[in-house]
Amino acid sequence: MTEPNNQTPASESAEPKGFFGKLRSGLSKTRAQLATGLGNLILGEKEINEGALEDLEAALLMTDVGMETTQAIISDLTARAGRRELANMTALYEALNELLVKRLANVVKPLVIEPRQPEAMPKVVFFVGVNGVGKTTTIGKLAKRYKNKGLNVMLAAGDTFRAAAVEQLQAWGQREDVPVVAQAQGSDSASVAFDAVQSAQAKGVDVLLVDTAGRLQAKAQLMDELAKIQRVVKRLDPDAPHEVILVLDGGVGQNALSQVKLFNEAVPITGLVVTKLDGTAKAGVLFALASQSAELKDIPIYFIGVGEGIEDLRVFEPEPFVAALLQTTEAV
Ligand SMILES: Nc1nc2c(ncn2[C@@H]2O[C@H](COP(=O)(O)OP(=O)(O)O)[C@@H](O)[C@H]2O)c(=O)[nH]1
Ligand SMILES: [Mg+2]
Repeated sequence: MTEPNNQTPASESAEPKGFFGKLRSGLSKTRAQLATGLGNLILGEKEINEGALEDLEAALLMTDVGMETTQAIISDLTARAGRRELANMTALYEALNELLVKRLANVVKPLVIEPRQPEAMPKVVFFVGVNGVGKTTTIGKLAKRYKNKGLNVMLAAGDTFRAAAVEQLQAWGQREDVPVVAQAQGSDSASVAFDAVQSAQAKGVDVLLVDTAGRLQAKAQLMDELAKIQRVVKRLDPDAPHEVILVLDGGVGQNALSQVKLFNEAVPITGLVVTKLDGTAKAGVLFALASQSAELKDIPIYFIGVGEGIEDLRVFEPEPFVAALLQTTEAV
């Protein structure tokens, strides 16, 4: 008799499961936080008790889901439970899952980067955000992603403030065999961006990823600098930048909202990347980002970062994200 094989199944279905498993483990801190409120919910056939909804409310707030979303969800669940539409804890859990996914619908939009049409200009993508949030590593990971798709990628080292920043981007460029336009430390970042766009146009590049500085201590200066980079690039292509992506460190929780507001005043933000969700119990901030003030709440979340590896930068999809937050057991 052979032993049952508990190891990695050889079938193709093993891959998506592993992919989800890594997402789930990346989000384990937030899931653990939520589980303190969900503990009662996983008891299946048990009837819904009042305490469960209160625990859930507290847990949602603890993970930085935000007041508005939390109250909307709790009042919806309370009303349904009151109408006896939710037979038991399992039904409540399913309703919660559905409500959470729905709350994220407005921030789902893929970042479309395609081969350039003949006569078209390269797509210019700015990455902005506070120091240390993950701009440069996000650019490196995306350079690999798009290169692997067969696109002609170029990088611009627009964070000229720190020498290490230029070297860090150049290292990514070398590793992925992608050209990097750079100047010496301390040079004008608008001039780097201008050179890079010119070079990208001359070389028929599909996509140019532009790194920028993030010294928030010199706030006014930083905002002026970003506005200037944008102005200068428009001289070469009035439609550029085609995307301005704000990178946020998920660990700052609700603070991310004020960063969106601030940066959006300097350059209109077209999309978000939320990194470091693996290091925090505040991954609920995605819900807060999806329900902030009218002009900001529909800014798409293009990618989330759930670890340092290249595969840990993921296209944001609400269903697996919510499933990974709620599933307290391994089963998919
Ligand atoms: N754990 C974790 N670390 C990340 C993630 N994204 C970026 N980092 C790390 O954050 C640090 C700062 O990143 P960097 O790209 O230099 O930030 P920048 O100053 O905005 O360019 C690096 O050590 C990255 O490896 C993530 O999703 N999870
Ligand atoms: Mg950097």
